[in-house]
Amino acid sequence: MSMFKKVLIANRGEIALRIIRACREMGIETVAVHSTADANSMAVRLADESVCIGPAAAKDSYLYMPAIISAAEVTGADAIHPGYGFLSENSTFARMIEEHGFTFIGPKPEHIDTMGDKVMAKKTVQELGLPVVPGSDGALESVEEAKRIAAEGGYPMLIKAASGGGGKGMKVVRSEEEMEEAYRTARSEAKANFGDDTVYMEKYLEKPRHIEIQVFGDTHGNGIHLGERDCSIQRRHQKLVEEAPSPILSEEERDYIGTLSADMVRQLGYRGAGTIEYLYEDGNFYFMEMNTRIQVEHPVTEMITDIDLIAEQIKIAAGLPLSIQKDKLRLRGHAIEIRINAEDPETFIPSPGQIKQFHAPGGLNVRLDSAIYQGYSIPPYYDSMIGKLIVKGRNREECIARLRRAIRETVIDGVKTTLPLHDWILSQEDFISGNYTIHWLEKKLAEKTRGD
Ligand code: MV4
Repeated sequence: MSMFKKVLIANRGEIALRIIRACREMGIETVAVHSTADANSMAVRLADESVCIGPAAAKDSYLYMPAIISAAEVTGADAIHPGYGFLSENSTFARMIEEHGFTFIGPKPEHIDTMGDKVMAKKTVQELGLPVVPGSDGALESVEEAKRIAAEGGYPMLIKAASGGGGKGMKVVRSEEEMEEAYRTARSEAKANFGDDTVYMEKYLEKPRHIEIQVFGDTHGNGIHLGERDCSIQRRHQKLVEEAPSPILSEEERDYIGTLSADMVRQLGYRGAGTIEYLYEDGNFYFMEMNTRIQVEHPVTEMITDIDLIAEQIKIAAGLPLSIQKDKLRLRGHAIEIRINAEDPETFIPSPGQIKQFHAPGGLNVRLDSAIYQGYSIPPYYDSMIGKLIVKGRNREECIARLRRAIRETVIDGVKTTLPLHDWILSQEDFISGNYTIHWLEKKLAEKTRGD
């Protein structure tokens, strides 16, 4: 196996730039594909070549597989990197790429399928030794079955869609009286949202944290973990702040869940980058789902490991062994990422438009991953995330101070951004003490709006 000569990037925005940067450092040529709305993008400017693949609507461009495959054909690319979102966890796309003789920079299609089906994912990882939330053994067959399991395990319970993820189609059930209605609504919402009415049930954890483990597997039988990220600061299933390491895990807990995760990856024969998401409550971890892609928040792991995760993905796809040795791996310092969205910081209403003034923050261990520039117009068709500010300190306290300093020197004029909200979050006592759950931000925002 030899390294790719040319990689096509089937994505846009900051992640397209992030992939171009890794390729350039590895001596790999790049092809940017773009919609008509992104003709003036930084990715198009920085890539060696670019191909317009369709109109603004994502379904006709970034999600339109034939156009992307054609772009790879006409440019003579060897491999395709899907980034995150869009087609990154689409096994049909991964298979199509391989059938056309290109390499998909990502996991085996069958592993995308396994993890995409939440019932199958839970069963698979449980058999491979990961801790799971007690509940139904696979799919629920009837409301009677749901009541029987809940009577045994105790309320509250949570009904989830097998094809779901990201929180859609979940129903909390607090008593037997609520079960009938919750079960029916969950099924019909699952059918409407995902075309599959399969649901399963778990004990509902009331105050967990979201802790995820970064893993990698290669084609030589290696499987490793790069520690955890704490992503509990979220609103409506959108992460706002992520940090590594988690402020609340002990060395022993990190070793325990990291080792279990890496063992699972090895046993599965998993290839590429992956993230195993857990809920953490009262000292226990519970598997939630596995994401078979590179994640938005991967930079916090890069900052404390000094490893280029995109470069590792590319090497693995080219058939090379992981260049990370477990015994040499050290987690150093503390990193926090904030997502900068072009949104009103109070209403979260998207704020597309032209960037009139732009100044990037700088200084020691300050990183801004963004594709914006002065004069750039943020199109209204896509996600409102326009950048990520990632900062490292020798410890968490220094990291928070540095991040607040960096936020204050960032200038993005012309559109509203979530930067003021981040400054506020970082000033909160609960954040500074590390005392927060997945519900913390929404609770604080509700208090803020009520004025108490
Ligand atoms: C849970 C849970 C509590 N108990 N499962 C939300 C997204 C989906 N992938 C799983 N989710 C949850 N599963 C049990 N048994 C609470 C959530 C949850 C959540 C999890 C992570 C981050 C934010 C969240 C917000 C609301 C609910």
